[in-house]
Amino acid sequence: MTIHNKNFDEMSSPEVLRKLATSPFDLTAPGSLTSQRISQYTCQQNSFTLLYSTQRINEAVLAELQQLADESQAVEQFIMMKKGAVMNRVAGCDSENRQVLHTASRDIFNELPAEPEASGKARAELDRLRHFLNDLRNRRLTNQQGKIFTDMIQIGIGGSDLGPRALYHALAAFRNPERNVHFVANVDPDDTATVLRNLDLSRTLVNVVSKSGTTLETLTNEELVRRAYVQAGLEPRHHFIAVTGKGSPMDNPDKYLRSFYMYDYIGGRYSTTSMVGGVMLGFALGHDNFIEILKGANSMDIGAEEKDIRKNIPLLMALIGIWNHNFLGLETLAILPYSQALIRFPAHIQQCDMESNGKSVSRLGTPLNHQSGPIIWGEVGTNGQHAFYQLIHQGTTVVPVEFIGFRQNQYEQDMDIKGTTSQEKLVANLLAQSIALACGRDNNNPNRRFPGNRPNMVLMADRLTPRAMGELLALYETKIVFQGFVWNINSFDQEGVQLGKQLANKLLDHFQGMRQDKSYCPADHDDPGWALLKAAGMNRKM
Ligand code: G6Q
Repeated sequence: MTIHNKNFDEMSSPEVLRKLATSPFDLTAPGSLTSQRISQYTCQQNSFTLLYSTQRINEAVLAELQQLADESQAVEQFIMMKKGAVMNRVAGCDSENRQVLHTASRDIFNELPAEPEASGKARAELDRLRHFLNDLRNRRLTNQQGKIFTDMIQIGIGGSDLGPRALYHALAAFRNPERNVHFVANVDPDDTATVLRNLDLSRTLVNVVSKSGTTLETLTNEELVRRAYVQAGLEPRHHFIAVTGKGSPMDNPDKYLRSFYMYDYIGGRYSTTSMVGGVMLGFALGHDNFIEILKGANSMDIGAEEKDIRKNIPLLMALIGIWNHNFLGLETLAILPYSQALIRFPAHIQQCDMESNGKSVSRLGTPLNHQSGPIIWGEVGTNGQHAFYQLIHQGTTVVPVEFIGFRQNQYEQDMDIKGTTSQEKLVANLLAQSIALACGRDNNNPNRRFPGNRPNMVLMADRLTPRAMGELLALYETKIVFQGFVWNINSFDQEGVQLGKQLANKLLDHFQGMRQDKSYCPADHDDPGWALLKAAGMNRKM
């Protein structure tokens, strides 16, 4: 099928939505949040229920958002993406020009996957992972003293860190109690030092994850950790594992105990369900739990093919997000999970969303004259309530919120205190926040007035299991991808991170110059990098 690739402002629905946005639904009007409205604006998909009556929407807005989804062919584009169409491109510009196939890394349960070649490769890597994990479990693979490995350090940054780390924390309750994972991402040497401090390196595997095999932070940290092994009299080759792109500079199996692969059609921030997350999650949670994550993600990918926005949670959330951002003019989005296990999830979604949709050029290479991705931030509840909720209730900036909650806890260690369990206290707080933000409360004292009309929605599931986590991960990935399709931007490149990297390399040349020659001064005296370096006092350190 042909995709029209229409720019956002060339479609007809934005015009209608702009008109509707002049008088959005008033959540503070008496009786606005009726039980009828609450049940009408509820969507169930797989393990998740989305409660969205607390958004400033009505039937007319939803009908037009459906129109926007249809007009932009959001679902059709998603299906084409899964089948291997080249989506990572900007017409008329030098761009990555690649397929986008993170969905193939979990499309391994159907006889006929959407893109058989990529799914075949994913299956082959999974098989190799299964053998590796079996060898560890059966003690065929031990350290040089015949002892089992108890720990793993994952070295990686950005997409090779955030998603895997978020899932490790999310599912720690399902972890093999004899195994721990530690993460090093920052090139700050203190990050590595903190992790190395209390570890028995002889019982530790080091999983170096870099798709490109060229990332400064990861290569530097790998070298630091290798040196620690050598200093401890240990041979790194018996401990180090690589996860990298085929043919990358890190693709050197002789250097590693095992090498696993991911492919250029899987973007870093979408790579959690590939070997980038798989090796570490398989080590920590076991192979079967990793398969559960994949099954959850796959089921969400299948559900996201539904065209009716009221039956497709990622699509509905994408469109309501666009309503809030492009039409109600709300610039940020807070993701507030009421689950301690999701402590790193907002950080992962922040990267996935802001790196994907923080763009100013359409896929046709033209400048955007509308908003693209919002600013994403978040923290777990109830902690946030005692921190920044003051601003989201009474501040001058209206912050839309996506709450995430669960009916049951993970550890099943809870008890009645003063007549209610902690889980009930947690969920009561979540739902109370949703109502307070939406409906507000009037007061003669202006300082005690809650203006309300602050849009939010609630995602609920029974329990944060590996399968539910897989669903939640894919739900957000797909929401982000849908928004990119509607805005007609390329959600799969990240040119905006290049300039800083290049300038940092130039500054490193100055550091090297100063180390070699005390009276070093670059040829270009007016280089702002050199001037700033001196002003920051970094020349005095040498
Ligand atoms: C993600 C980005 C970026 C990337 C890191 C690490 O989509 O491309 O965050 O994941 O820069 O890259 P490597 O995996 O190549 O080291």
